[in-house]
Amino acid sequence: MKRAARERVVHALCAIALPLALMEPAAAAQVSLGSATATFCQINFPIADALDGDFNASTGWAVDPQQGNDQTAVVKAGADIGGLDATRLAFRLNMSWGASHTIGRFRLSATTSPRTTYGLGAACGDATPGGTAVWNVLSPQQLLSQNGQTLTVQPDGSVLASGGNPLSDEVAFVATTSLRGITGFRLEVLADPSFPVNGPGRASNGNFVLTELLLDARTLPSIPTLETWALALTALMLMLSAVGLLRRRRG
Ligand SMILES: [Ca+2]
Repeated sequence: MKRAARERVVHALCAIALPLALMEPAAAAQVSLGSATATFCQINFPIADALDGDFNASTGWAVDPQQGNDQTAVVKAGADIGGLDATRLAFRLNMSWGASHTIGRFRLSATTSPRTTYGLGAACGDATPGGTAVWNVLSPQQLLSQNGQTLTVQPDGSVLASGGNPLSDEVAFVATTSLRGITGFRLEVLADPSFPVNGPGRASNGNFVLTELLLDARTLPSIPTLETWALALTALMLMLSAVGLLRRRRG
């Protein structure tokens, strides 16, 4: 290959590589989930126990004797989440109590509203945990039941469990969002006629125990925009012009 042709190839590769080099690398981090409030907590099963990092089956959130009703919990993130084009949110709902105390139907949402707009009531008796915050229902790209439940997304964005009814389970819920500056999350557990006593749990008494709620957030690489490509090509053309000028001066 002649020198001029080789230079053209190198320049073309540079034009491709530069925008790629500007892409942000992916990074993953366990999200610190802080203070939480819920509409109701069973005695000795407060919402805080689902966020204490303890997987002991007796440390979780449950709702007996309020089965048959929807319940809501909100939890604030320790730091804002989401600053690039997209963020991958990977939730784990660990339910280790046994006797099929798993959540039968739930919906997850996120908010970018200030922390002062929600979760302002009693930890276990907050009538309106969602407050005045704007909540965005998260749509899962991945849903996985560790112990074989069938998980189906409903028209309202909730996830309905059916089929096999294991004694315990851990459900993975993965969503990608473009929200920036997420301050907190809302977990709704919803009654459904397909469960004993209408749920929202799948135990024989309609109860559940959420042993732990965990979240991992990963920033996704932003795809170079047309503006980025244009900027890169402009920089390359300026560089080539400068090189050509130097050569002409030497010649
Ligand atoms: Ca726990």
